[in-house]
Order: sequence, then structure tokens, then C-alpha cells
Amino acid sequence: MSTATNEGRGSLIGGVPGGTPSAAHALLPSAEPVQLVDPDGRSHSDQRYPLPDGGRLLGAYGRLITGRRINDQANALVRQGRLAVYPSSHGQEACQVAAAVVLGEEDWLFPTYRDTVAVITRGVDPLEVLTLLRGDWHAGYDPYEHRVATQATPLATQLLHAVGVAHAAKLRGESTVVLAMCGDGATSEGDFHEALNFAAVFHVPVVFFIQNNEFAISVPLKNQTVAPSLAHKAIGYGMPGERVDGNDLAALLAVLGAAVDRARDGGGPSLVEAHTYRMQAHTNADDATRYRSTDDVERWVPKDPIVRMRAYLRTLDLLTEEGEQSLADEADAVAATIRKGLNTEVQVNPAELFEYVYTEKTSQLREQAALLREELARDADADAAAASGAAGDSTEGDQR
Ligand SMILES: Cc1ncc(C[n+]2csc(CCOP(=O)(O)OP(=O)(O)O)c2C)c(N)n1
Ligand SMILES: [Mg+2]
Repeated sequence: MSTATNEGRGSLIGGVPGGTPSAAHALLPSAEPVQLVDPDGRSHSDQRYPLPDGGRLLGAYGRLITGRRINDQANALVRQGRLAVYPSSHGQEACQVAAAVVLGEEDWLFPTYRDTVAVITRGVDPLEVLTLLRGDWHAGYDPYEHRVATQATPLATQLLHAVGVAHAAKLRGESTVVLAMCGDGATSEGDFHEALNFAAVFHVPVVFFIQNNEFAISVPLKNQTVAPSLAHKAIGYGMPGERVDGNDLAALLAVLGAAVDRARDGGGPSLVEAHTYRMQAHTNADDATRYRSTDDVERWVPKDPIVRMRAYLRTLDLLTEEGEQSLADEADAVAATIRKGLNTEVQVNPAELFEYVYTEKTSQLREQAALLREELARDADADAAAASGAAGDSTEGDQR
């Protein structure tokens, strides 16, 4: 366990919670979100968080390009009726990529409905991921294969599950770290409080990662909290909080990486708030023009995570025209696989609605499953009768 004191205010590197005012001060986030590369692609040094090296950034930039392409492709498939719903992370891809790549194989990721790109970046098959959003299955992938929990739709529930997994890993003496994602709106849920409090009291290896995209559907952040920032909430639990520019891939890798290292070294939980923006509607079922202006959205266009990382990598001479083209080709190949897979008709068995949730079904579920079976059997009989009637008609027709 780390015994270093947390000298840098708000730094997630080292640091031990304590009861004194100075220890409390050490848990505070920095006054401004940590930024290592600004929107013009210029780098800034930060004593607490070293800039990741160019090779690492280039690799993560490729994931960013693919992430944007996945968002665009999924939106198009919603319009074509091939996906039921898609909560896009367009504009939030730096958060998505960083959340996945800071983790090791032994770690766990707990994503929300908006974190499809993070799940795919972690290595889960895109078609399996999108099965849920097509509405075919409870979740389309095996959570154990890549250590990615199912994408949670009920807000903040996954934070409790994440803390449980992290606590269990600690009790078993494993080196697993759990990264649990949630939105700004989810921080108002009771589950958020319970998860953070338990994690802090039991000193479990979990990183809470809030993507503050300024909205919870139509509810703006100012109606969600009057805390100085969401990261400031950490101090109430006795864990460090940090703020990071959520459109700065370099800063996200540095800050989340430090939080993961800290948890793995026995430093306990921490909270990271990334300030970003939801560039598109909440989902295809939402009309964002009813609660925010186009000007508000336009203000975030120059802060795009891809634009600034591209500019920075160009200044390092790490990104050439050909390099850009091959990253775009890779992204297109992923999009083509998604398109092809989702344009294929699937045969689903409605009876499976009742499977795989409970080891033993409740009496109500057994009853409902039986009703469905009867209804399906009636439908099948009716179809068969209609088919034989049609065959009879056509035979008569032939005789005439
Ligand atoms: C417990 C619960 N209450 C309400 C909802 C309905 N709901 C779905 S998304 C959402 C907004 C969440 O906003 P935020 O946490 O900021 O995440 P974002 O969608 O912005 O990524 C709400 C209220 C829900 N899914 N679960
Ligand atoms: Mg939000």
C-alpha cells in the first residue's frame, strides 16, 4: 500500500485519506480541469501529470478515429431501422477510448448505455455489443470474456456492482482494478452515494469516472448540482477527486492512468470528472433543440477531441497523410462489418425473454412464459391453417 503523502493538491498520484484539514485539502481536485493538449493542438506541461509519449498517443488516436466512425455508422443504422436506439458518444470519444485503454487485461470495465465505443475499444465484438441496442437480447456479449460488465441503462446501478467486484478482487488478493463509468445526471442517484461511500470505507480498488457532458437528457448540470464541480463530491467520501478536460485524450490517459495505478498500488478509490459535451441528442428519441440552442453546441465544435490530437501529432511529425488514410480505412472496415452484420435478418426466439436472468424463475415469470408459449403455438397453428388454405385455393385455381 502506498504511504506517500499527497503533496500536489488534487494529484491522484500517491495520497492517503486522513482526518486532518490538510489531508482533506489534499483530496480536492485542481481548480481547472487538467489539460495537456489544448484545442489548437499545443501541449502544456503539468508537474503532476506527464504527457503520454507520442507512440501511445498515436495508438489511442487511431481508436478515436474508429470510435467516431462507429458513432456515425450506428446513427445511420438507427435511421435505417436496423438499430432500435443509439445513445451516441459523438464528441465524447476521447473519454471512451481512454477509459478502455488505461485498463489491463485483469481489470474490469463497468459501462453505461452511452459507452458503446469504450466497450468496443476494450475488444468486445462490435456486432455483439450492438445486439442489445437492436433489441435482440439482454446483452449480446459474455461479460467475462473481456471483463466488461453489461451496459447499464438504470442509472448508477452499475457503480454498486463495480464496487462489489473490486471488493471481491481485493479480498481474493488479486491485482484487479475496476473502472466504473457514469454520467453527470447519475451522480444525483442514491446508488452513486452508496457506491462511493462503500468504496471509500472499504478502500477498494475502483476508479469512478464521470463523463460530465452537461446534460441528463434535457436537464442541464446547473439543475443537477450546485457543488463547485462533480469531482468535489469525492472529498465528502474521503477519496481524492480530479477534474480533466474530457476532450483532451492526452490528459485523460494521464489522469485516468494515474487513478488506475493508484488503485492497483493499494491507494484506494478515486473520482475523476471529465468535462465534455454531448454534441448530439440524448438518443434518436430526443429532440435536443427543445432545450438548448445551436449556438451552445457550436461553441464545442472547435474543442473536438479528434481535431486537437490530430494537430498535436502533426506537430510531432507522427502523423502523415498516408497514416491518416490508413486509420480511416481501418475505421471504415469496422463500420462495414457493423453494416453487414446489422443488415442481416436475425431469427430470435421470443421464449428466450424469460431465460438467463433468474436461476429459478418466479411464479409470475413461469406463468407469463406459459402464456407466451400458448400464444406462439396458436399463431403457428393459424399460420399453418392459412398456408394450407392458400395451397387449397391455388390447387382449385389450377383445376379451373
Ligand atoms: C434509475 C433511472 N432513472 C431514470 C432513468 C431515465 N434516464 C435515462 S438516461 C437519463 C439521463 C442520464 O444522464 P447522465 O447521467 O448525465 O448520462 P448521459 O445520458 O448524459 O450520458 C435518464 C434520466 C434511468 N435510465 N434510470
Ligand atoms: Mg450527462
